[in-house]
Amino acid sequence: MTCRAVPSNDLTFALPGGRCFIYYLRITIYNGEQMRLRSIHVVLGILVLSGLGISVFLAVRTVPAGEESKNSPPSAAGRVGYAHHSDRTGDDPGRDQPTASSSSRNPAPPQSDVAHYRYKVVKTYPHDRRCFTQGLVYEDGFLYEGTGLYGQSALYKRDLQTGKTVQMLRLPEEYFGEGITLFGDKLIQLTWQSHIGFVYRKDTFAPLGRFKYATEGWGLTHDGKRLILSDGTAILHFLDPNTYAETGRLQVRDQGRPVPNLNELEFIDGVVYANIWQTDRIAIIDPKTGRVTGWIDLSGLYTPPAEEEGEAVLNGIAYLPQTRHLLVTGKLWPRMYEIELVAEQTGRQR
Ligand SMILES: [Ca+2]
Repeated sequence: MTCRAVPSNDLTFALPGGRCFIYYLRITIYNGEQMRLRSIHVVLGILVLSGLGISVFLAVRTVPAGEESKNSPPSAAGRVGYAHHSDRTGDDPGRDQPTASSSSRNPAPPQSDVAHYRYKVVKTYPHDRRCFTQGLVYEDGFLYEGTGLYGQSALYKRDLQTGKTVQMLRLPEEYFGEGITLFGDKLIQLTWQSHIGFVYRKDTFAPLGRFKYATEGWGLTHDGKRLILSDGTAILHFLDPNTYAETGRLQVRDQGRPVPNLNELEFIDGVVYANIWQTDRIAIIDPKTGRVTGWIDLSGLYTPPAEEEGEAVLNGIAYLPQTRHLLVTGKLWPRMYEIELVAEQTGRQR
């Protein structure tokens, strides 16, 4: 048996967009004689499907290419663009910067607000290069220095301008002297691994007593209310200046990372300056949070002879309030340097 479809124009439908002639299909089946297709359902099915196809075609044509309907779901690109715009505009036009665009796709590290400084040498002073400097403090024209090494540790008081020694005290040879600070009429000196601090009269170096602490002793300073002690780790310890009991401690961090090897200290204008052992760098630390707010790069200030490399390192920070300059030196250095801090372009002026 064979089949063939014969079109006719018996039926006419008016559809949106114009008139459309639908041919009535008359299907004849030849099996010896012609007959009309009995099943009208086949014809209606074809008509319904054709009508749907035309409706979809017309609906699509009402939306210009490349433009989305307000009611249609946004494309992926549209969603990123909209959220991105919404995120960075708000009421702050200053945030509408190209960097914000890249940050949404490739998050950049947070902008650092850590200041960076170099230095300008204002003046140099002689320094006894036999001194293994572990503590340095200036007050009223005099420089106080504590030195280390077993059998060589001592305390000195010198006139800064003339370099003349006006007071000196040797430690018993079993003690390795470390950081010093002045608190009122007292001079306080740490020892490295003996867990003993010594207290003297500032003017005569007459012994006033001693105290114990649990950690190693490295650097020492104070904020007017508390002694601040470093122990070679990233921890600063706060001690009561009368009882010497520890009242608190703080981990020093630079952009979230601990900063170990904190050594000689100086408290200036609310922040702690700390030499980092065996580097040419001084960290500026917020003593409330432990956060490093600045770095001073003193590389090039002094280059020790090869045989002293690793020993003759930067270690000594004092503050000269008249000029607001730092006075820095190192272990076995032949000079002290009065320096002015110079902010690098990426840092803040101080
Ligand atoms: Ca100091």
